[in-house]
Amino acid sequence: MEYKFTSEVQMNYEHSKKKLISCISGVNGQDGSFLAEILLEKGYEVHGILRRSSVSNTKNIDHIKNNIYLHVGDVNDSNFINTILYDIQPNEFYHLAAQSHVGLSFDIPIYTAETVAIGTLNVLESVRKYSPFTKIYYAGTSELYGSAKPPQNENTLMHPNSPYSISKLFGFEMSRLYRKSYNLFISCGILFNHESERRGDEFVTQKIVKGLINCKLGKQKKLYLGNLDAKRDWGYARDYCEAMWMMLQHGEADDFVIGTGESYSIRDFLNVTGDYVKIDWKDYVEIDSNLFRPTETEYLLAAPGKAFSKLGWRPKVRFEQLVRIMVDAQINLEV
Ligand code: NAP
Ligand code: G4F
Repeated sequence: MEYKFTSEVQMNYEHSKKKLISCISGVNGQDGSFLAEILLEKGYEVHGILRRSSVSNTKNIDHIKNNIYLHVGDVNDSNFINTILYDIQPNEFYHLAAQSHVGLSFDIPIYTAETVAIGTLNVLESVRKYSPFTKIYYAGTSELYGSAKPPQNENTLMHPNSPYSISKLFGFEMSRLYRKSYNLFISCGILFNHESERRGDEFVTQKIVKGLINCKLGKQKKLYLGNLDAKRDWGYARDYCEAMWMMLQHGEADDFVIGTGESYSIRDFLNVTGDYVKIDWKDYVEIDSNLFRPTETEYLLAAPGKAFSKLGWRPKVRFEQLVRIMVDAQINLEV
């Protein structure tokens, strides 16, 4: 794989000054890859921050790799982030990079906090010092609500209950502070769970989709899961990345809840996936107590009215269609 390194980028982007310039941290993640596609379609020059890996980690962006500028580095390296902001001076910076697994954050809380909380502060500081006209999108999360009673909107009191969500709360409050104190354009999305064919294997939806298909094909005997009673408001990732862009086009920086307004349990997800795959999941699923979290976010349900009225955003894909998209994509890979 070939990267275009910073010096090369410096030369190339001088030629395309007429385009709006965007930069995405976490470009090879689920959301980063959809967002890069969306921004390319809209005519942006797209820069992406990618961590160096000894094994290629660009599966989600291989199809657009030649159309974007990739910068190898880490959001925890403040010198690197300073250089990126100073060199590129993007019109829009989408800060998506994070250790994004809630369960894992209980095992690696310090690393999670460094990446999620301090990584965000690095971005805010770099923008403040080197590129203050850059608009920032901060990837907030419904996990911030934790044990707060549903439905949750922008005014709901947050009760985060994992190292991940408490680190995200730090980033959220810092983003709001920098908006207020330094008059920076920083919008925070409070995104409820969103999934897709590009979802990481260790998240419950993809684990269920791949697991049940493998069981059906005889490649896997059992699917081990934790809490089946938690409820989530699940949408389709590409729809949510459209919302990120819309937030930065809005007249003023603000916070927006993004979700569908419908909530389903893990058991519901198993039922719908099982029906579509034509397999009785109860014959294969076993509960593993190790997969329960020390504290659980039981019930998330978005009240996205503000995004509907102020941004004109709507989710296009609903629960059952989401399951079909994920299953169909996996089956296409199998054949
Ligand atoms: P994801 O697939 O896990 O992607 C996260 C990306 O961040 C990966 O590309 C990862 O790179 C990169 N990354 C992690 N640590 C980094 C570091 N220190 N420096 C540079 N890059 C780093 O997550 P996602 O689902 O796309 O979510 C995007 C953002 O939205 C995350 O901040 C997540 O917490 C937040 N969020 C997600 C949801 C959801 O339901 N998906 C909901 C609300 C908020 P590697 O590939 O090298 O690990
Ligand atoms: O798929 P999950 O790991 O997603 P979770 O914890 O809701 O977090 C995701 O959404 C957040 C937005 O609310 C993002 F901020 C975050 O970055 C991430 O994208 O787990 C969903 C539910 C949990 O209640 C979990 O306990 O599924 C339950 N679950 C049951 N068995 C399992 C499993 N989760 C995982 N990952 N693996 C299991 O085997």
